Amino acid sequence: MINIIGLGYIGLPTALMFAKSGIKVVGTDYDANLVNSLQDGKLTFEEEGLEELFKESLSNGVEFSTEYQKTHTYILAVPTPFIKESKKLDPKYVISAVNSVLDVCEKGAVMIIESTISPGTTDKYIRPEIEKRGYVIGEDVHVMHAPERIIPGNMIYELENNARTIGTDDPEVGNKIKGLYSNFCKAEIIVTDIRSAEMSKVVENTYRDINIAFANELAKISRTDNMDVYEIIRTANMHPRVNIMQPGPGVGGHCISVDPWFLVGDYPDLTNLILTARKINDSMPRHVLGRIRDIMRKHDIKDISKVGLYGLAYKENVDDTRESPTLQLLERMDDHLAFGVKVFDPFVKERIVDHQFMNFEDFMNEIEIVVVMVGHDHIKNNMDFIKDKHVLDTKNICTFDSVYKL
Ligand code: SAJ
Repeated sequence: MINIIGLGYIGLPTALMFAKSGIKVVGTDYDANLVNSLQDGKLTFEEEGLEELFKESLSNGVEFSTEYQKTHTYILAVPTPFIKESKKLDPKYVISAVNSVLDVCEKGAVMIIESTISPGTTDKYIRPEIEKRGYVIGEDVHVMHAPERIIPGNMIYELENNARTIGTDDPEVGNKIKGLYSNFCKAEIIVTDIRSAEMSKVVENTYRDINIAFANELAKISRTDNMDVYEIIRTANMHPRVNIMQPGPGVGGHCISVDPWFLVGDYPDLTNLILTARKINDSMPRHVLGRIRDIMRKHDIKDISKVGLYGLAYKENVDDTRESPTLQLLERMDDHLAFGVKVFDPFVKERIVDHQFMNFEDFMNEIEIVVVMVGHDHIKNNMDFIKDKHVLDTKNICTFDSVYKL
């Protein structure tokens, strides 16, 4: 039996995939409401294909509990929050989960940490925690790091088809765990050391952050001389060894905008490129504000409440708003005492900011400038509705001509 700890965005789909492949799984979370809801057959977040997967896993006997189970294999997918001020990772939930596992586990149990951890976390926090309790790592208990790589919006497909990494001190035990994951993962699974696993995860997200920063810098250069950045990137990407990503209103989410800071925090003298990329991406909401100001001036619109931000999520077709560019932009406006801009997102069903509309038509009726912040399908299907307004399209999704770009 596998006990999966933490039933959030990563833990739950992973638990369901194992259960679907016929393995006995118990999912544990300390949030009793969440566990009750899952026991009642109700999902706690939306994700493509999750509903069917949930049904299949239920019929395969997946169970949910607030209790840690006595068993041999644990997967830890608890949050690893990022401390905004210090730019460091807070390992408190991982440490507490490791301790709770130690309280109940069988001798020789394997603890696989899937949560993103900054490079060195296993050596710095997790090993000492285990040793302090008198356990010998490698005998009483094994520790592994198998970072997740799935992308919200395409999680189920990616769980099955993305290559995985397993970082371990002991390749023999690592290979057994590789066998376990291959029950649902059809792609290659690499067994490596823990430090490389920790580092490669953060490096993957940093690579993407730098690539997006490059695209964003190109957008700014293109703006000053009226060039079409999308056409330039599209053309450059025809080269077989060039693959530039897309500019946008900023980088959000809990991963790409966060992980590079771990490297900057630990190697401040060696991370010029990484830090610069972070700064460029963080500067994009300000760039969008400058574009809004340009459009307001051009059309002699003086009232900020005539501006509507479409999209609060950090990217298309998800309801996740963590570190979203729209929230970053609103924060910046707040700093400048500029209040009253209107906001709408069809995926965000709770009111989380001021002047947030729950109805698209009401939102549209109140504004003269629409700022497309996220490329939800909803807006792609509503082009007719928006095209009579002044539109600032930061995601390059609008299909009509008279549109302002980044
Ligand atoms: N973005 C751009 N331009 C682009 C692509 C993305 O501005 O060309 C923006 C998005 O709008 C969004 C942000 O970047 O605000 C991040 O979105 P994303 O879709 O690129 O990535 P995440 O944060 O949802 O997921 C990433 C993925 N990592 C990589 O692709 C290397 C995912 O595989 C990881 O599992 C996840 O981080 C994680 O948990 O670390």
